[in-house]
Amino acid sequence: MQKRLNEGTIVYQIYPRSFQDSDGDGIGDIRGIISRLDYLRELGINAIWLSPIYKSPDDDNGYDISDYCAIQPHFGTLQDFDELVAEAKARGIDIIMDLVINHTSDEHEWFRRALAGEEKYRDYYIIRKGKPDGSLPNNWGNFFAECPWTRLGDGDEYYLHLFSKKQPDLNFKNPAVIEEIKGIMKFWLDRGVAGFRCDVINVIYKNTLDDGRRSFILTGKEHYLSTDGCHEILKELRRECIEPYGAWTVGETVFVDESSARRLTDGELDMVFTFEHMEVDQIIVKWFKKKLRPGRLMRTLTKWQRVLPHGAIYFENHDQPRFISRLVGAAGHHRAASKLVGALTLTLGGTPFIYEGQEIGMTGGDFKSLDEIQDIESHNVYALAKKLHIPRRMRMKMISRTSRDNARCPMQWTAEAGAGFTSGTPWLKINPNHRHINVEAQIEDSDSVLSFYKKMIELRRTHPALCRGSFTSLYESDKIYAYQRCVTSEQGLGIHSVFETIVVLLNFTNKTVRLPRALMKYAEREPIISSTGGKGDRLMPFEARLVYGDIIL
Ligand SMILES: [Ca+2]
Repeated sequence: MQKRLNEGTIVYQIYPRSFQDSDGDGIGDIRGIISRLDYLRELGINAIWLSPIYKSPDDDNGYDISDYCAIQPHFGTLQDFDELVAEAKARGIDIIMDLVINHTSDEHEWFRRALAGEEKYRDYYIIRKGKPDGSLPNNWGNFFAECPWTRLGDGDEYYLHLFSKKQPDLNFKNPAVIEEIKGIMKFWLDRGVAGFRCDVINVIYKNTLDDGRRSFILTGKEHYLSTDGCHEILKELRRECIEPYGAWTVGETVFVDESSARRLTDGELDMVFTFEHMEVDQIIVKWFKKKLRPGRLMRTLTKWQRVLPHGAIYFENHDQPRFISRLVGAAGHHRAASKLVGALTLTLGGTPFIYEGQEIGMTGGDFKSLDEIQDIESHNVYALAKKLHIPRRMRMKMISRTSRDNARCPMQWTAEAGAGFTSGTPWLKINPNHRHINVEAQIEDSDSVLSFYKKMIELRRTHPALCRGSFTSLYESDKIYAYQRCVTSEQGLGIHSVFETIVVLLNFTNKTVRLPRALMKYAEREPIISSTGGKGDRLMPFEARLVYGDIIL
């Protein structure tokens, strides 16, 4: 079957709660997404990754699933979903589902039956007695800064949860669990979805439950990160579920290093999301941030371009604070810096992922107090920081800067109250800057961030060097990043060989900078595009410019 992932694929991630509300309850929904498909077609993307829309008690906004084959009622119905797939297909857009299988919700029928003592379902989860001295089964850590073991009912047993206590981990040593997952994948593939984004997929298989090496971050992770068992399961799912449908997968792979990333994309997943470039401004953990040093970002990007030339390219998602806010903070140059993020996303090698609102330069949230934040992880970390006697102002600064809610604020469609997102009360505070950062204000403006994204997507689509060329870094400093994408005869497809080289010049500062000597030859060349209208030997603040490079035969 023909593969539905190709070099022209550009993915747009939708966080359904925050994209478009159609019925005024303040929560985005499937009918809202359907009403915006024309907008997405105009933007030029051809695949949508939907964050979870399954039935869920919403303890972790849908990443805690209580029924994998039903739609969360506030998002709509299966009928709405089928219509979304069909309407998207009619516009040349595929739908990718979020596959969250490390854990279920504690309200999933399997877990209820495990709790009721049914042996079959007890073996779907990881249930252990405490140690003889009365302590927990092991010393592991937890991704949400909770204790990873919670007592099962009133007995002396505990169940493992690497995330919230309402997200019990499944037991992937049980073949029956793997069969259930295959059934779920086929259920959605049969409805026409083109693939899956696989949530924390490299932690699903726990080798042992032994105590872990004491570590500041996630004690015990050596027992479950990218284990052999995980690799085997991914191969099996690919062979039996993904390949027969021509579908594709992208894995969210935590703490992934170069060798495990290579292995995870060798006959297992089509690509993985790596994290290192998202961590260049953090001090040990994401809650402590320092100034983003562009040079460090560039070195990291260049390294991963070499390791995974066909990886997943992203700078924003539903878990990360908006990249524009990390790059320039509250300082000006919003338009130019937002375009720079767009140029990076759409000129590196791999499959680009654009997160909703990135295409208009949406910024982080405007949170004044903890009450305005919904995210479970933020509340847990705030409580932990309080316990550690971190002062209140600093706690709030940590949270407001790094909370996942920064990326989850409702999409800013218009300047009106409700931002065109809802006619009711939004589930999460809308950033007041929607009055000037919104789709309506940008859609007719040929110099807007949105128009730049459209042009860049079109360029990527029409230039083989951008969609499949090799990557070579030409220059890296804290000010300028320059690289070339190049297609040579060997890479040309079909009878007519293609030769093309495109050089990307990016100014990461808020000042005009002169091209260094190594790049001076490109000063003379007419820009294919410049985000600021610049040309010649100086790059304007945050300018992104593309010129033709020398053809390599
Ligand atoms: Ca709604």
